[in-house]
Amino acid sequence: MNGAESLLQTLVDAGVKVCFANPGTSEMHLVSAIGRTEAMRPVLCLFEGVVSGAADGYARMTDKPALTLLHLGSGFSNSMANQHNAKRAHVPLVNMVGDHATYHLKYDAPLTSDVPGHANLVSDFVRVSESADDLARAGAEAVQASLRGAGRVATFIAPANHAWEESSQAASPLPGQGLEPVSTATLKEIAEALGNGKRTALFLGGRALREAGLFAAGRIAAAAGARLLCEVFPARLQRGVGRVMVQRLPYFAESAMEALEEVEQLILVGAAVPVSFFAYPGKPGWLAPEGCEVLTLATVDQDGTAALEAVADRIGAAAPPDVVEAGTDIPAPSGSLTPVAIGQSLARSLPDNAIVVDEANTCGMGIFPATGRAAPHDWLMLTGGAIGDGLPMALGASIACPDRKVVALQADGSAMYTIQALWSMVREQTDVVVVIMNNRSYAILNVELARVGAGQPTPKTLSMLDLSHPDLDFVSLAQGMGVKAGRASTAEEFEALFAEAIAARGPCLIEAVVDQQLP
Ligand SMILES: Cc1ncc(C[n+]2csc(CCOP(=O)(O)OP(=O)(O)O)c2C)c(N)n1
Repeated sequence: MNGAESLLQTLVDAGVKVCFANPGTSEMHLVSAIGRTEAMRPVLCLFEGVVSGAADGYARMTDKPALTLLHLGSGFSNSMANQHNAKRAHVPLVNMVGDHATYHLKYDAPLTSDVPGHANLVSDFVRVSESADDLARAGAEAVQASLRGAGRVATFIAPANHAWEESSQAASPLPGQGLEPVSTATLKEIAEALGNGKRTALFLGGRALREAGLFAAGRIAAAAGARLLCEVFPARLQRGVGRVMVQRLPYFAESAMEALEEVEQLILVGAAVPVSFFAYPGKPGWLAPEGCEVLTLATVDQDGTAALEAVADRIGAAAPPDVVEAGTDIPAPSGSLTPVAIGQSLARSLPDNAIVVDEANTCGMGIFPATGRAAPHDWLMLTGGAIGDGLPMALGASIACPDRKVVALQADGSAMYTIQALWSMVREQTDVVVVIMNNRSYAILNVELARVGAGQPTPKTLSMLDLSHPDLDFVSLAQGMGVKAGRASTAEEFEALFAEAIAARGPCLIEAVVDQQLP
């Protein structure tokens, strides 16, 4: 066996089954080893941002790491924005990055760069293999590191000669630590706080936003009169019929402060303290009201669900929580194609257990509330604010869950960062319905321009936020990558196209020419 083959054996033994890849010459032995292993599925992505975003989507749906294969420092840096999103989603992700042969580095050949330096910027764990024999061990350690807490970004670097030189054996998989338990003292403290008469909200995030966590939170809410709020941009929120509804904190700081206005006691469960996304001149960034006590039941790396269940038991929360009831009366939308109309069509047609990837940005603000009574589904959002994660995430989520329908709600500007994910969706025979919100604008930046008080915009200023001249034709872009596509300009057209897309299998794209009122 060579080093690459030992490594692959170790990764497969550790349960890693999918590799999102964009390789180069220094990774050819790794590519070759993957090609000889039945147990590893390679997925070619035509840009490294698709590689990392797909790994993010895969991990959100499986809680297991996908492997990425990236080419040296340049390949890694192309992947970085979606590595950042994955890090903010607290998912496990293992990067396998090639480098020049160790003895070639001294020549400073054109692609030479500080690969660990690139990796360090977004990775929680970085390890360079020391020999062909050590390569498999480096891989095992990276998988282990990725499985710490809720998940980490772990990177190991494979010098080309370590992949091709002889290696004596594969390394054994190493156990991941996983979510840590919450201490009994904390459970007691929170149970007592829930009885102190203060107006209380649970602020939920991370894995506490899955069905079981929300169910336990709902029991607490019913018994203690607490409100349920969650992160603005959850990594994965389970919602819809039969689930406990939670109020997402609004994006704009004023609205978020309003939502928190009455709260005297905020209990964090898998979420960080709510702060505004950006600073605005003269406005506060801390969103909780003055004097509001902030307590932590569980950090994102702790088992918030078990903690919520334990607290619910401690306070004697016997009654089942309120859950969303099936809505039989969602009317078919008509007239102009607003985000709310799109949400109504989704609420009518989403099949059970669908996965919705929401990078619809400003349009998402109208779609999300309109889909609360849809069939049970998972809702995945852009966690780190670095746009261009939506289409790759939909690809990765679909590969993770091939039997579930994936709907990618995708703003046009963000779509263009990683549009080539469409090609991989076709090649991998995924079942994804992509809905492009074509508002021909970086709409949110038009709003933010006014909010930050940057002065009167000139036509030149506005041209930097405008996506027309020329208009993007997403139907042609999709068709050019082998994706079936159609365009809707009215609510009726969208309703029909969406229902048809849901009934069919395989990737397709609907370009929704939206009629949008900006907030
Ligand atoms: C990687 C990255 N680059 C740039 C930005 C800045 N940015 C934030 S929103 C945005 C445009 C969003 O436009 P679009 O995706 O069309 O959504 P809309 O605002 O129109 O709803 C940009 C460029 C960012 N957040 N991330």
